[in-house]
Formats: sequence, C-alpha cells, structure tokens
Amino acid sequence: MFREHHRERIWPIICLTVFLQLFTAAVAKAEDGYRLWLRYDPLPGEMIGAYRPRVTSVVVQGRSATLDAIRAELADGCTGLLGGPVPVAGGVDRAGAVVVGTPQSSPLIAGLRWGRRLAALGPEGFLIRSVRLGQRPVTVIASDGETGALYGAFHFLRLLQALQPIDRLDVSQKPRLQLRVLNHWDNLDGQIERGYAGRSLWDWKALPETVDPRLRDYARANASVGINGSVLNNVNASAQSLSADYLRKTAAIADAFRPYGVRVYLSARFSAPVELGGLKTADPLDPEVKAWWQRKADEIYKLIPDFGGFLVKANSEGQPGPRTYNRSHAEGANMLAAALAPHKGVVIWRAFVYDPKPGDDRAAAAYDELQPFDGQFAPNVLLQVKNGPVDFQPREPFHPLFGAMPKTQVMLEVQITQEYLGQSNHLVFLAPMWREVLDSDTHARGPGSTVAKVIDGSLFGGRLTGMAGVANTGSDRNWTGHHFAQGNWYAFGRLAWNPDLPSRQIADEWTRMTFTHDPRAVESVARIMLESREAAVDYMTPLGLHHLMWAGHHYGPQPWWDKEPSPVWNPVYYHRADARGLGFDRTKTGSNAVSQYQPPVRDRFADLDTCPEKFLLWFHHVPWDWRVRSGRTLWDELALRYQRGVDWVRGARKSWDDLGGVIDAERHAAVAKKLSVQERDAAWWRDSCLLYFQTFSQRPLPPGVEQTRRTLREYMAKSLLDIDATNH
Ligand code: BDP
Repeated sequence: MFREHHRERIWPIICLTVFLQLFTAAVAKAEDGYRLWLRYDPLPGEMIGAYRPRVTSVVVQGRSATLDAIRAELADGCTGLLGGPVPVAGGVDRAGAVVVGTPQSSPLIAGLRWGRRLAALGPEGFLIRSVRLGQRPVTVIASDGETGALYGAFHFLRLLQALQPIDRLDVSQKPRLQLRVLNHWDNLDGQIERGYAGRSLWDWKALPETVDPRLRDYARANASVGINGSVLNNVNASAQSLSADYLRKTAAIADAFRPYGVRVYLSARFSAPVELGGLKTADPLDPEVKAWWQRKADEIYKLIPDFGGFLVKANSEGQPGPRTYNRSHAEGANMLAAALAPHKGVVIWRAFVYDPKPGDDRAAAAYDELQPFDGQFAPNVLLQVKNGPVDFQPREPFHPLFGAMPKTQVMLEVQITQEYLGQSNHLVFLAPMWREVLDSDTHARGPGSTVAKVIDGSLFGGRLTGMAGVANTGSDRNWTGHHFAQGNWYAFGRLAWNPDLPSRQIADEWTRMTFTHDPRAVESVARIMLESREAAVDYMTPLGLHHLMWAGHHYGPQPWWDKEPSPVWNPVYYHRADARGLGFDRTKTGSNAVSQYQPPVRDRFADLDTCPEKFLLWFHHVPWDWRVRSGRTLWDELALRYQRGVDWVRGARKSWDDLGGVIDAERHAAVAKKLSVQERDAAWWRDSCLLYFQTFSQRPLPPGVEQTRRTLREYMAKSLLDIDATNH
C-alpha cells in the first residue's frame, strides 16, 4: 500500500523531471543561429581527449572590464568545447593552465620578460606560446594591450573550434590594418538602409537608460574577428545624431562596446552647423562653422573619450558637402579633421562621389573629383574608396583611385550587406570577391602593387590604414537574415585583420565553427561557399555587365528600365544594348574612363583582345557575333553563362539536401528554403535578361539553354521582390 502510494506520488515528479530534461535539451539545441560562430558545443570526443591535458584552467590575473570579458569568454568557451568544467584559477597550480593578460595586468606574464616582442606587436597584437611556468607546461596568451589579449583569447578558441593542434604553439600576430570598421547604415527611426535582417540593433528610444544586452554579443562577435570600430548611423546622416541627446545615447553604446575593443564613430552630416547650430552656412572656411565643429568635437570627447571619429558622405546623391559652398573635398575634410585632431580622432571621407550630369560616365566621376587633391588631405583624414568605381556590383574592376593617390591614406570600403547580391535570400560568400579586389594589381609602383599593399600602407607608406564593411546585421534572431550571411560578417573581420588570408581558409574555419566538424560536410559546404559568388555573377551580370537590378530596391533584374530621373540610375545606361552589340565603351572611342588606370592595366583593359573576359562588357561595346575565348559568339556565351549560374544553384541545392543528417534540422531547413528562392530568382534573372537582350541580338538561344518560362512582358510587370514574401 505504502509502495503504491509512494509510486503515485513519485510518478508526476519523474515525468516532470524527464519532461524538463527533454525540454532543456530541446531548448539547448535550438539552432536559431543566434550564437553565430561562437557556439562552444562539445568537440568530437577524440579531440576533447587530446586537448584536455592542455586546457585545465583559465588564469587571468588582474581586473578590468576587458580582463573580465577574457576570463568569462575563455572559461565558457573551453568548458563548452571540452564538454566539462574548465575552472578559473588565481594562479598556475597545475599543468595545462591557459594564462592570459598583459605584462601590466599579470605578474606571471611580466615575469616572462617578453616586453620587447610584445611592444613590437602593439596593443592589438598577441603572442600565444606553449611554455613552462614553474616546471608546469602552460599556454600563455600575451599582449601589450588588453584588447590584444582578448584577440589572442579568441584566436586560441578558434584553434580549438577548428581542431588545430595546440601542444606546441608559437603564434605571433598583429593586425595589418588599423581601422577595421563596420559601417551601419542605420537610421534613427530604427530602419536600416539596405538592411535585410530586421531593424537596427540600436534602440535609440530606450537609450541611454536601457542598453540591450544583445549589444554585448554584437561586440563579442566583432572582437572575435578583430573588428575594432563601428559607425552607428547611416552615411545619409541625420544631423540629429550629433545632438546632445543622441550623443548621450551613443555614449551608452560606446560603454557597452568598450570592453571588447570596439570604438564608436558617427556619420556626420556636413550641414549640421545649420540644422543643429542655427548658423547660416556650413561653408568649411567660415570661422563660425569651424568653431561650431570644434565645440561639437569637444562635447563628444567629454562623453566618449575614445570616440573614433566622423565618417562623411559629402556631395553625393543629394547629401550636403563642401562643393555646395564651392570648396573642395579636401577643404571640407580638413576642416573636420582640425576639430578632431586635438582628440586624436579621424575623418573618414568617402570617395563615393558622383554628380549625375548628362553625358558623364559615373564610373569616372570619383577619380575626376578627388584625384587632383592627392596630397592635400590632413594627416588624420582617410579616403574611403569602394572596391569598384560604380557601386558594389556582383563584379567590378578595382577602383582606379587605389592606384592614383600615393600621398593620401586610402582605405577600402566593401559591402557586407548584399544589396545587389540577392539580399538576405541568396547564398553568396563574399570573401572571393574581396580577395579579387585586394589582389588586383594597380601597377602604381610597378608590378605587384596590389590593392592590399595600398591599403595596408606598405606601398605608399601611409600612417593610417583601414577597411570598412557596410554591415549586414539587424534585429533578426540570426543577426543577418540568411545563416550563410553570417559568414560574410566573419570574412570581413578576418580579411581586415589579414588582407592576405585565403578565402578557402576563411570558409573552412567558419564552417567548422558554425556548422559541423564532419570532414565531408565541411568540404561540401566550403565548396558551395567558394563557388557561390562566381555563380551569382553568372546568373545576374556575366561578362562585365553591371547595374541591371530593379531600380530602387535592387532585388532582381530590370535591364529594360530607363525611367529614373538621373540617367546613371537606369540599367540601360550601363549595358547599352543595341542592334550591334552590348556593353559600355569606356575606351578612347567611348568615355575613356579606362585611362584612369596605370598604363599596363589601362592597356590591358582597353584592348578587346587582352581585356579579361570577366570585364569585357564593363569596358567595351562588343558585337553580338564577336568570338570570345571559348570560340563562341558573345550572344551564345552570354546565354550559356546565365544558364550555368542557374545550373549551379540547382547543384548547390542538391549538395545541401545531401547534408540533411549532418546539419541540425532547424538551420538546414532554413537554408534549404532560401536556396529554393535563390533557384527561382536565378532562373528569373536568366529568362528576363535573355528575353530582353534578345530583342536586340535577334538571335536564338543556343543549345543547352533552357527555354524561357514566361514572356518578357510578364517579367517586366512585377519585380521579384513583389512576388517574394520571404525577403525582408
Ligand atoms: C548605394 C546604396 C545607397 C547608399 C549609397 C552609398 O544604394 O543606399 O546610400 O550606396 O554608399 O549602394 O552612399
């Protein structure tokens, strides 16, 4: 009786416990992508066995917000990866301790006398070495600065996550570029220009009183790849962001980022002295204007002592700027630079400048406006140049300014958010695209004068260096809308740290950290990633075509469009299709924009026989029957490239489907759904572009190209975005 009774009472408890366990397991396994590449789930058993003796405790002496962050990250990370507690210890009381810090914060590290080596690596560089401390084998992660120690800690975790050996470590790293900055195009109302992953992460209404704890995870993620700056507001800036109220809010964000080495910057609206200060002019040479900016800088630095500086989009797409007052870009930039200089702030002046005058070649505009001012910018000004001369297209040749401003500190701007690349619906890994520009040879100082060497200062010797990425983050639970778009955030950080890193390595490590350790699956995922950009070029804009996207939102094709008020916003301006052929003549017989490149580059691009095929229609208007390198006519080649792009997406879908059992169900299904949209879009691109260009070429589709599914009229009637519910 008693036993029966007992059983009755205990059953609900057992059930509840089992339920709770299952529930917790389910929740723990919820794979919504929030954790990004910082997942810290147990590694494969044999690796845990190998790592265990080398990772027994975490020793971070001293206290500061950054040191506390290092301690927490390493203890959590190692505990998670090794599937059991890795405790925090006060000293090296056992073999296998991981000791982290700076000579200033840690007597243990000071005792190693690595001062000179650490000084040479700077406050963001680090050493990771397997050494003995008091006869005990330990791993030391040391830096001259706490941020460097944090970067070292993340590097160590990455080694574990990527299953690398850690028993004889001798790693020495420092970032090649100083400014590794995300540009958020976030408006103060929470909307993100060209954002496809929800709303802004900055809740301006709740700030400064309430700071979303998610900002810490944002900063952690950035620090894990070495990103050290964040421009919080849109380059199409509101002056309001410089008001006293908003500066207090910005200061609260800066406080949240600071432990992770991420400094805040703001986009500054050039006319703010008028809008906020009530002045009659924003003329950069006006003494009152100068004084206004100086007072503004003083006010900012009182609140945010490590404020990074201003990013400025001036006289571009309707933004105010010095040209409004008949002053040069250099005069405008230098005036702001003078206000920031006493505080060690910088001005990042954007070279994305074009005046849509009839008859102009937009690709030539920035060079014409800025190159004459080489050598005239103040020492704390950087010129931020987009990778290509038009606008973040799937493929562009490198921007000619990279090879033409030897006396200016030029930094590279890339777009992480996929404005022109399928937004948050298409899987397009951007590292190969950024590698392409970094590896481009400007020939500015003879062969080997790559863009990477321009931006790291080694070619022309600039003091300030950097790379900016237009962010793809937002309030979506998985941060970036598409799980694979996280890989582009990751890749940006890795390349800004080391612009020589191979795409393959980035894809490989990110896949292991984010998805799986299964070697076949890693291989398959990395292959999809590495091929994806070329495929997107094929199904969107092959052979040097560009800017064929639907006007305004830039999702899907609209090559026929000619109704924008400014000609340079019309696709027809860029492809110039006619009965004779296709492409923009940028040689002597056309706009001659090609002359902005150094002679060997210019000559190669300008000659139809030597121009790389990938830039053919960028530089040349080519007859439909011109024979390309495959021996096919331009028309046939074009059609087959479009088809190849579609075929690739089909293949990628199949490869992804095959990974069904290896990747967690939640993310697998989410990516599969996006890939199906990508396939539909790729076919839509092929069909609408070919049908439209066929009205000029008057030639049949070659064998191997599928028949188009709808009429041109149908494709013209509706944009892909309008029939698409899944894109934000
Ligand atoms: C273009 C975007 C536009 C941006 C502009 C810029 O379409 O929204 O404001 O670039 O970089 O790509 O300023």
